[in-house]
Amino acid sequence: MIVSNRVPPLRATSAVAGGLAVALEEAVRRREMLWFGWSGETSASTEPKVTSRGQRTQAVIDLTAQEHRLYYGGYCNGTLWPLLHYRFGLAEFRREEEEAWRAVNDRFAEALWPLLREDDVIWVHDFHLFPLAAKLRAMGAKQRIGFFLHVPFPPPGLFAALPRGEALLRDLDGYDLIGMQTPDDAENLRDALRQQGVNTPVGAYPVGIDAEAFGKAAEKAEARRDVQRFQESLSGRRLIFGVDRLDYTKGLPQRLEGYADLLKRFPQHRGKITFLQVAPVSRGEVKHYRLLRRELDEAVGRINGEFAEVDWVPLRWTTRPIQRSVLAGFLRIARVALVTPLRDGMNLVAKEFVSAQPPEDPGVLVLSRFAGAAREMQGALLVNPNDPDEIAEALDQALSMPLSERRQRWRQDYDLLHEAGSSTWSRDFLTDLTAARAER
Ligand code: ADQ
Repeated sequence: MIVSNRVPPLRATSAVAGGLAVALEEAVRRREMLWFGWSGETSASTEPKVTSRGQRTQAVIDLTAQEHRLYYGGYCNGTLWPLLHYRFGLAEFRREEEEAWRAVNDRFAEALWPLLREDDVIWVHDFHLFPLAAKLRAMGAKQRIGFFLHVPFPPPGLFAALPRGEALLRDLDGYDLIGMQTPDDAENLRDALRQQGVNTPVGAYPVGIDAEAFGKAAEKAEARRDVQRFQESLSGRRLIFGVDRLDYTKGLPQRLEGYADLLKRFPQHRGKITFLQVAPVSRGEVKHYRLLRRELDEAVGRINGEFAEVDWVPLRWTTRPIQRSVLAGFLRIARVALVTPLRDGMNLVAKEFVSAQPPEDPGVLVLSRFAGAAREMQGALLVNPNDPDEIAEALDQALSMPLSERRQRWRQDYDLLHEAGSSTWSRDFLTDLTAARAER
């Protein structure tokens, strides 16, 4: 049984813009399972809606508008998300929101309870649901329950800023195993748990992707009419590509500034490149996200105003979501991918870019050293995403890199991705969850 805040639709996964759904969708294919979570709707109804297709059943509940506002917009996205991404200054703390978060977790547990079978293995996902196992244990659940955190976990000194953070950590005792994206995240959580006397095992299980399948999809996508039309619109200019949810963790203002610095400091590239940044609006109900969008709209205007020629627009910008298959095509024709989050649990776009590239003439990945993916993607040009100058220098290096070096860097990353894959992630975690079972 999978439990996560949102449950992707049973059909058509083509337009999802979110790493959790993408990672799990690939990992759970061909397993018999029930996926439980929030329906995405708000209403006063408390009954779970259950639907099935093939081996997959999904059960979802609605939240009330108030629960949604306090739990999701409030505590999850306004408190935990910034704090876990080391952005203490953006986090807001309201007792009422924390209580709503706990109440929603209780509601999840109560709705789940009648659906549970004795031999189920329960895999809970992400920070929205930290306290779920503790509640299920209090109700008497004896099943194996594992937890995976898709985002980073900060050092205990920073986490300590969270009011009643100790209670959150103690609740993690309800899990038999906790998976994190990187060894550093695992170490941070272990330290914090140790201080609370909690002994739940914590391990690193980096999320992977099915590199071969994504590569094939990208190759096929290159032939799509819309992808070809896009390529023609580049008029032979090399494509620099970025795609992220519009989120302040993704380092978008610094990235745009880095591109502007490239045009300023390395004018030989002017007129020969186009940077397309796709950033579908997410969490528009949260203030910092609205402010960020305005800041970015302005930056795009400013940069194009400063550098455009009558027949060349250096920066193309869209906040609309694009289909995953089109995205795969763009990732294939891109010559440079700019993936510069200030912090990121993993970052699947980095892995998708490497998988999508043509082996005979691969492009270059410019990657933040603060993305979980940086540990694995050692062939990338690693940058400090806070420094636009460093981004500009890496872009220049990427655009000037000889074919032999591009091939060698790409090969190193591709082989690693190919070995790991998405099914390894879930298989390793579930194998260890079975073995890690605590006596209850
Ligand atoms: P996200 O923060 O959503 O995920 P990421 O890992 O980059 O970040 O995954 C985004 C996914 O959505 C990718 O598969 C990407 O291709 C897709 N996507 C992005 N923009 C899109 C668009 N405009 N249209 C369609 N698809 C789009 C969270 C964590 C990450 C972690 C993942 C998985 O924040 O750190 O890697 O979960 O664990």
